[in-house]
Amino acid sequence: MEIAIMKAVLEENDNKARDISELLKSRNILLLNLISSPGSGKTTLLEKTVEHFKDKYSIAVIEGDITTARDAERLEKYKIPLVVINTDGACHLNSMSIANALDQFDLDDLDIIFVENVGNLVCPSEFDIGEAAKVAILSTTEGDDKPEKYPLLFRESELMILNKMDLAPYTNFNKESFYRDLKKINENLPVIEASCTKNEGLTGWFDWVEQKAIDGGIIK
Ligand SMILES: Nc1nc2c(ncn2[C@@H]2O[C@H](COP(=O)(O)OP(=O)(O)O)[C@@H](O)[C@H]2O)c(=O)[nH]1
Ligand SMILES: [Mg+2]
Repeated sequence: MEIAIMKAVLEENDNKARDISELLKSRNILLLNLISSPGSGKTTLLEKTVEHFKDKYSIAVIEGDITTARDAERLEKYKIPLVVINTDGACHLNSMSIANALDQFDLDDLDIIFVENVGNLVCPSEFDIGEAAKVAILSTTEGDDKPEKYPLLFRESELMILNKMDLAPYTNFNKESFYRDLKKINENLPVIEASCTKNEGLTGWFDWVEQKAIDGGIIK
C-alpha cells in the first residue's frame, strides 16, 4: 500500500516536472537545480553567480527552505525576482511547488532561474522539478565518502562542485579516494574544485552555466 502511494506521488511529480520542462524550453529559460547538504555553500555560490551574471542575464532565484527566508534575504541586495518556498518540514522541493513559484515570475523577462533546493543529500535527488540540470555541491569538510554513501545525487547530476577547497588542508579529505569512488558512480561527471568565499575556481562554473544557457537557446 505504502509503495503504491509513493509511486503515485512520484508519478504526479514527474508529470508536472515534464510540463515545467516543456514550458521553460519553449520560452528559452534555463532552470538549474542546486542540491547539497546544509552548509556546503549553495547560497554563497548563488551570491557569486548572481553578482557575476546580473548585467548579462535576467536571473531569478527560487529558495527552498524548511522554514525562514534567510537565504533569500542574502540575495535581496541584487534586486532580482526571488520566491521563497517554505516546505514546512519536507526535505525537498517538488514540481508542484516550483510550478506555483513560476506563476509569481514574469517569464517573458527571464533567462535563468536558479533553484536552491532544501539542504539534503537524499530527497531532492529523487524529485525532478523540470530542471535543465541538477548540480551537486559537496564541500571538503563533509568528507570524501559522501558520493559512495549518497550515490543517487552524483548519478543524477550533470556537474559537481567540490567547494571549500581552501579548507581541504585542515581536513582529512582524501581526493584520491573521492575521485576513485565518484568514477565508479558516474564516470563522466565533471567536477569543479572551488572556494566560493575566496572566489577560486568559479570561472569553470561560470563557463558551464554560460554554455548551458547557449545550449538552451539563450544568446546574449
Ligand atoms: N571556508 C569556506 N567557507 C565557505 C565556502 N563557501 C561557503 N562557506 C561558508 O560556509 C557556510 C555555509 O554556506 P552557505 O552558502 O550558507 O551554505 P548552504 O547552506 O549550502 O546554502 C557559510 O558560513 C559560508 O560563508 C568556501 O569555499 N570556503
Ligand atoms: Mg543556503
